[in-house]
Amino acid sequence: MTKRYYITTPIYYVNGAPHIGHAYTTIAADVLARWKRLAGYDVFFLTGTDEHGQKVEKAAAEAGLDPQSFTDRVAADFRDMAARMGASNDDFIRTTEPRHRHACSVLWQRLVERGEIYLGEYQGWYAVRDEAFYNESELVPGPDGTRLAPSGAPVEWVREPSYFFRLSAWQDRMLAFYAENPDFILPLSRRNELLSFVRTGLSDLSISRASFRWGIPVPGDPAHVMYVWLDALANYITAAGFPDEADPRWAFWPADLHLVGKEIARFHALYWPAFLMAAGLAPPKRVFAHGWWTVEGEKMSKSLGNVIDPRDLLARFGLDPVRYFLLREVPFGNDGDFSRRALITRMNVELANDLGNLAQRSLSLIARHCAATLPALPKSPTDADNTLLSAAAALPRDLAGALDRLAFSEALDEIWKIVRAANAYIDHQAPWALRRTDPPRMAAVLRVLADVLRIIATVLSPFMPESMARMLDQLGVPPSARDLAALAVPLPAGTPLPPPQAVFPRFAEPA
Ligand code: ME8
Repeated sequence: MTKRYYITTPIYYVNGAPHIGHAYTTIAADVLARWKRLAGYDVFFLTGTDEHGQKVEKAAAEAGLDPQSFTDRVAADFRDMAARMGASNDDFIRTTEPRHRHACSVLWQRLVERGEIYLGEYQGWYAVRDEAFYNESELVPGPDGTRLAPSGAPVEWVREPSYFFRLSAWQDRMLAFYAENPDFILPLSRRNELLSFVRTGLSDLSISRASFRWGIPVPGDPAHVMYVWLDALANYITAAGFPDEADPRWAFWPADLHLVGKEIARFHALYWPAFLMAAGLAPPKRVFAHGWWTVEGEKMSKSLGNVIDPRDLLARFGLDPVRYFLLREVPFGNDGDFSRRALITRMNVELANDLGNLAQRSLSLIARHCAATLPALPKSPTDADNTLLSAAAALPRDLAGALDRLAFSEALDEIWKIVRAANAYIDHQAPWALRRTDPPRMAAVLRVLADVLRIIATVLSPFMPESMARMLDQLGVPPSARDLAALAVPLPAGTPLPPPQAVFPRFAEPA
């Protein structure tokens, strides 16, 4: 049976340019998508843009453009960001596409047919920046006696006719669902937050707006557009072919993982499964809500002028070091701080020194003293050979465990234990000295190192695809033998190796 894996990022609002926070989620999802492909899964990796609603309409007006031309422009920028971050997404969905309008209309009609929607009037607070409704009790004091959303966003009082989703009727069923699926929303801190929110009682949810036009019209009542979150969440089933259950992509539903930032956990882990179950569809299997990045100790904001365009970082540091840093620096789920100093230190110590030098030393000795071909495996391996080889061989299984928990930094730490063990091995075995005293042993040591490097480069390739592809080229690993299953088959001795080249140069600060 085919093993399938469906993973998504949030679809990003096109009200502003992509920044490092967006790149973060996209890279994390990309690492998992690539890892699952390496493990033999048929993967569907989705990202895209969220283009309707008041916030985007307002941004278009401020840019002096009609919303469609504006969203066309910004969506192209997000697509470009994903490509430049090395994202291997299989689809890029835009909520202004006809396929999505159709899927949303069908979803809406199903909810109507099942008695889950009724017409009423909404009276309450709304934050355009969050595109969210808030209860009086949720507001927090702002400056000068004003009140703000818990996120700090300004709120306005809204009173308009509105369609409602009978969320209140789902409270017990949602609590039962969370009890049956203890890993549905992770990390645990987010689960606890969500459970206490649901236990305090759910009100029906306003799911249409009648005071502006930029959205998907409500079927049968074009005076309303659908609430942007109902529209946005439905992207995950649109891309899987909904409502055409004969579409081959429908086999991917329910999604295995929605990766999101912590501020939108409630939408994904409460509203979304409730909408789906109410429409008679399966809920996603898991939602993981990661933490937030600050920049050099400060919250990213347009007014502080510290919003980082990930593409500027790439130009300066290269793609793979940035991907590595973002997933290594902070345990996934926690908040983190982006600092150039920390990035440069990790580049120079972990990438250039620990891994880059190990590869360079091993490969240049092979190039010089083994006729630039892969030596044979040791005939009688020593304890040191066996210890290192078996520790490296255990990596794929250990990493699978860590990555299933989205413990990216832990996974990288496991890999670096082997990198350090291999450095200790080369120092201790001193193949450069064996060249005179025991050339066959020198060749054996270098072969052990080449095999360990092959494992390291293979399991690191989801994190750093470009540089690990170069390392695998230098190790003589054919492109068809770069997945986890291929690691069981040793490369033939005598495989010719290209001249070694440094994969991770040191980063020198311009004077
Ligand atoms: O919320 N640190 O879109 P959005 C880490 N359209 N991640 C960050 C971040 C930061 N400082 N800033 C943003 C929306 N992100 C909706 C989603 S989904 C059906 C609709 C990432 O453009 C993080 O993944 O505001 C966060 O959840 C997402 O960008 C929010 O992007």
